Amino acid sequence: MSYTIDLARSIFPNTQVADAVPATVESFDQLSAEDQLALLWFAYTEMGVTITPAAMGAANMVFAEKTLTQIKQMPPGEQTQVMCDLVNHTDTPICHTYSSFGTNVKLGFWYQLGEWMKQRIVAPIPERYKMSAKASDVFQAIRQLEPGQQLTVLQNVVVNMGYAPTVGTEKVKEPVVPPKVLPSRTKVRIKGINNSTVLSYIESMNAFDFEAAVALFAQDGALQPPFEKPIVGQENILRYMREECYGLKLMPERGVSEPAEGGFTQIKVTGKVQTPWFGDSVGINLAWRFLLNPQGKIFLVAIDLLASPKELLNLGAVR
Ligand code: 45D
Repeated sequence: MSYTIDLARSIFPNTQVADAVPATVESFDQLSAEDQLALLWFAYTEMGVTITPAAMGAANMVFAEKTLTQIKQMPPGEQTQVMCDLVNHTDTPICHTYSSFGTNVKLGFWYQLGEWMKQRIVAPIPERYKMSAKASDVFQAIRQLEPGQQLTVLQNVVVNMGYAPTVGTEKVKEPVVPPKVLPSRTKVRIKGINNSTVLSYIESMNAFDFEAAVALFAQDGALQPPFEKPIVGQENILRYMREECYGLKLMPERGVSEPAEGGFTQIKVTGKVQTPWFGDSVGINLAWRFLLNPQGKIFLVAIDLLASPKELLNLGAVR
């Protein structure tokens, strides 16, 4: 038997992923633009997690500066209209520009608007804005999520805004400039795992050495981000990593390795990841499910957002 990517996606099938995240994003999308903006504002301010300004450095904000300046110079009514347009996917020049931003530029764009809203430079959400009952329900649902899941909801919502939700590997139309200071390579330890491919993967990602990380994949290997389809092929994976992975800190804790069919090896690792946006104030509970081919190359690594912290201990493979 030979693996296909599709088959590989179902290794370790008893992994419980945070399905509440896509469900919440979907119910959020049903709300009116005004409700969405207000809810985001209340959720963001209530969460009280502070964004590390240093993250803005990794986000290449130059790509958004022109648009941000343009919005800053508008009268308040127009500023509110731009924000509603972004939520409504309206066909406007700003919505098109926004769609061409990568994830981090989109997040940085809203971070900047949020700062300006606090300072009343950009039209704020009216303090006495009353959300609809439906919006209050969604807010309640968000409150119930663990912090890493809340951040993922926010991230997903922001990524989907603009003219066309940018999907797959066609995200950034601007070149990505690596950060000036690269972390040095440090050895990682994972309880139960001594596989050199997996260890090198984590070490390379943490050193932002994406060329080295991608070299660990099979030619036709794939990487599957949480709630997304697999990104197939070394070139596509490299582009994705350069867009999405600067500043990430992977903190694997434990794992299990077992033989799979046809000389393949399946390895599940659980642990946390920190985003540059929030540094060590939020850890996102994750699993990496690796399927290595007989040559020890990564045929697939699927990254899952875990349903709960107790999933960190779930390493059993039910077959
Ligand atoms: O609309 O091994 C206002 C991969 C109100 C790669 C606002 C990975 C109005 C391989 C408040 C102004 C990447 C898959 C908005 C690993 C309004 C690999 C602003 C996984 C929008 C491990 C809102 C990595 C703002 C993972 C400013 C899972 C919101 C990384 C800001 C996860 C939200 C990273 C931010 C996450 C959210 C980052 C900054 C979930 C950041 C989330």
